[in-house]
Amino acid sequence: MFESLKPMPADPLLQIIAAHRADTRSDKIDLGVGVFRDEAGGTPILRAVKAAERYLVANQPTKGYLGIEGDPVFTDLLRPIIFGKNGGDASLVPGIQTPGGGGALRLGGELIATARPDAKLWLGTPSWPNHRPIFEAVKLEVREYRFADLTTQTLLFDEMMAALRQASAGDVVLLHGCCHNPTGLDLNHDQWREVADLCSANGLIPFVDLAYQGLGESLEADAMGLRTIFERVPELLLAYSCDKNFGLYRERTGALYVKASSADLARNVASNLAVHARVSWSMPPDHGAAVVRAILEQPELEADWQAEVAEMGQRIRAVRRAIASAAPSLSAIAHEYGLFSNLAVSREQVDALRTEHGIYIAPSGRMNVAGLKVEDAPRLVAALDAIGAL
Ligand code: PLP
Ligand code: TYF
Repeated sequence: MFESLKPMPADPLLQIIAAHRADTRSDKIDLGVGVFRDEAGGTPILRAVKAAERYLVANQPTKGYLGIEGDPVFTDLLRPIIFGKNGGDASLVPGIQTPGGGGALRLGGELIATARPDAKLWLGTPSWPNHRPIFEAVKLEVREYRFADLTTQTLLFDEMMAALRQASAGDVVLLHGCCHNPTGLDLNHDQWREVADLCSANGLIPFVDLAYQGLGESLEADAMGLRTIFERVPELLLAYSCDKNFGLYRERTGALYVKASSADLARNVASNLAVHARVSWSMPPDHGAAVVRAILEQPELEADWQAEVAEMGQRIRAVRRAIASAAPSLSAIAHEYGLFSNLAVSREQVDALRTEHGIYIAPSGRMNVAGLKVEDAPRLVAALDAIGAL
């Protein structure tokens, strides 16, 4: 039967990991896949995570099955961090633990496709390259609009609003909660409010993807957009990832929250989510969520985690400032948020960066700013100049 299969392309972002690993140059620089690195170039396990793991080794009572919805204590402990104090009432906003933010996006897609198979999914471009295929996999029609101009490093808010005005009631609008992947260009407070008002007036359903809370400005500031829109619309989906802000990447830790307009509808939503999860992964992996729970249940661990998230954000902002001060034409990078910025470079220039300078960025021109050491900013800028990309 497998004769009929066509060879499929590999994930270009994940391919960079292997290509960089195989490179023997000692001064190579990996700005490919989105992981945070410290000034020494490593992705260490957070102090609070290590402490929580020691706590779990000593105290976790069982490895028995959790249940389809995962650990409700985990999803409840995250609520105040995401939605603010007393926000995200569980009786109106059911939450379910998922394998990472990626699992939450897929599960949300399944729910939308079941509830309203003819809903269109509106996606600003460029976006995370997995967004479109995830929603196409659940047979939703994806409508793209231009979100950013890479040559000027600007967000095209008017184009975005003009596109979304074409959406019909019941359509879904995918929004990056903060730290836009791949551009680092985030909506400001007034723009979030305008999008919220449009969604509310025209019956559009926001699907917010919040995968980098805390790595932009702060845990609170990075949730501002979500909270602005959350309080203004009756229905919303939120895909949340703990994989970056807790440094748990491979533990696949995340959650999906869905705001419904009544407790009855919320119960229906929860039971539908459970059915979709059961036929997808049955039950989510435990370890990452158990770590997050152990951190958030112990005030001294939570305080240390918050301090570590703040340190990560500070380092990312320092790298951004270093790039901008080494190259005036890249000054916009200092005003972008999170791990990524997307340079307007050709495939040939990306290849030349790799072969001639040992610097790895995504084929699209996206670079993981958080992979750069502050001291290497001048070298990156010199390499970009040498390939004609400044
Ligand atoms: N959404 C965006 C925008 C991302 O960049 C990522 C990256 O990993 C995810 C979702 C998924 O995160 P996770 O690794 O938790 O699946
Ligand atoms: O965009 C990134 O680099 C991160 C990590 O299939 C990632 O979001 C990349 C590709 C992928 C899953 C996660």
